[in-house]
Order: sequence, then C-alpha cells, then structure tokens
Amino acid sequence: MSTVADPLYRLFHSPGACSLAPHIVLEELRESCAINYEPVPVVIAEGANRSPAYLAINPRGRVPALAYRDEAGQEQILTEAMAILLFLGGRHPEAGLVPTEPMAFIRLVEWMSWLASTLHQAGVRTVFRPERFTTATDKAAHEGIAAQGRIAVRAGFAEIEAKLAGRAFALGDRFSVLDAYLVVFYRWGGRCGLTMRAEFPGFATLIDGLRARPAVARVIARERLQME
Ligand SMILES: N[C@@H](CCC(=O)N[C@@H](CS)C(=O)NCC(=O)O)C(=O)O
Repeated sequence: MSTVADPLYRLFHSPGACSLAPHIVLEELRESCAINYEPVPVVIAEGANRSPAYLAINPRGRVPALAYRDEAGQEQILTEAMAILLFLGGRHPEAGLVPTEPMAFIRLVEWMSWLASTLHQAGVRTVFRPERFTTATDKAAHEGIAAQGRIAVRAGFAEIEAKLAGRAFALGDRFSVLDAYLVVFYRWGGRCGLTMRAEFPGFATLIDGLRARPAVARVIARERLQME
C-alpha cells in the first residue's frame, strides 16, 4: 500500500475490479492537477471487502469507495463507481475529464449508467458470480447462467464497438472518465472468455491508445494486471 501524507482522497480498491476506473482517474488528476491520493487495497480475493473495518466504510462490502474531505473539512465516503467518476471529474474541472455542455454530460451519464447496470451487473457479474443469481449449491444452474451472461456481454461489447467507430476516445477527441471505465470492461471481456482483440478491434485500438498514457500504464502496473 502506498502512503501519502494527508491525502486529498483515499480510494478503497481491489486489483482489476471496477475500482480500476477511479484509480486511473485519480492518477490522471495527480499528473494534470497535482492532487495527492492514497490507493488503499481491499483485496476481494482475500475477503477483505467483508472485514468489519471495510464494512464500516461501505456496508455493501463492494469496491470502490472514496474517502474525501468536504468543504467543512469532514471526511465523507462516496460509493458507486459512476458517482465517484463524475464527482472527481466535476471537482477538478480544469482537467476536462467530464464534459460541461449539458447534453454532452447527459450522453456521458447515458453510457456510464448502461455500463454500470446492464453490462456490469446483468452481464459480467453473471459470468463471474453465477452463484449470486441462484443458490451457491445449485451448481447445475451456474453454467447456464454464465453462458447466458456471456451472450449478453458479447452483445454489449458489439454495442461499444459500434459506438467507438473511428474515435480516438470514447467521447470523441479527448480523454474522459468514460475511457477509464472502459479499460475495466475491456479487461473483463477477456476474463469472460471473449477474444477481445479479434472480435472488437476498434475497442482494442482505443485500449492501446489509453495504455500509452503514462497514468493509465502506471495504474495497470501498480494493480499488476494482464490486459488481454
Ligand atoms: N454498483 C457498484 C458495484 C460495485 C461492485 O460490484 N464491485 C465489485 C467489484 S467490481 C465488488 O466489490 N465485489 C465484491 C463482492 O461482490 O463481494 C458500482 O458500480 O460501484
């Protein structure tokens, strides 16, 4: 765990989880706006997200959670990846990570809301955690749930591929919090058994461009992630 004296933010995260997106955004903000933050690992594979200490931070036992100081200097906790990404982008407008034009902002929310609900919870999660959609002992059902989930995930990635067509970044010509979120999904696609680069070449090109950004590369290395 890195330690930062009096960090502006503390991000509770687990390697490769959806917390990777705010981790990337915080690292981008460190580079562009010189903010300091502390990444605090809560390793799901070790059950740390179910520890009493972490449940006191997020009673849902999920990552990410962000600790930040409000205007009165009180520490507050914010949960939900989408809320954290929009909060960070909004709190540091000089970094330009969230569009300010109202309709462009709503289009960003439209994308992110679909990623967080349909593609993450109703798609990827059914592949990774089929036991959460039936009982842990109903092993016969797990395979069918995961297989259906894989179909939904593939359809979701096809939608992303079509939306990205020819774009350098998800929203067009500049990096936004949405790009950071898409890094998470691209990596999960491989772990769902999809051949991402062959099936979704436009998405792969976007990810290649993102990985060339020093902040993104640093976070991928820090979380020790394989992207393909
Ligand atoms: N709706 C939440 C979902 C967060 C979530 O599902 N996080 C996963 C990691 S990607 C988690 O903490 N899983 C631990 C568990 O389910 O026990 C968000 O978008 O932040």
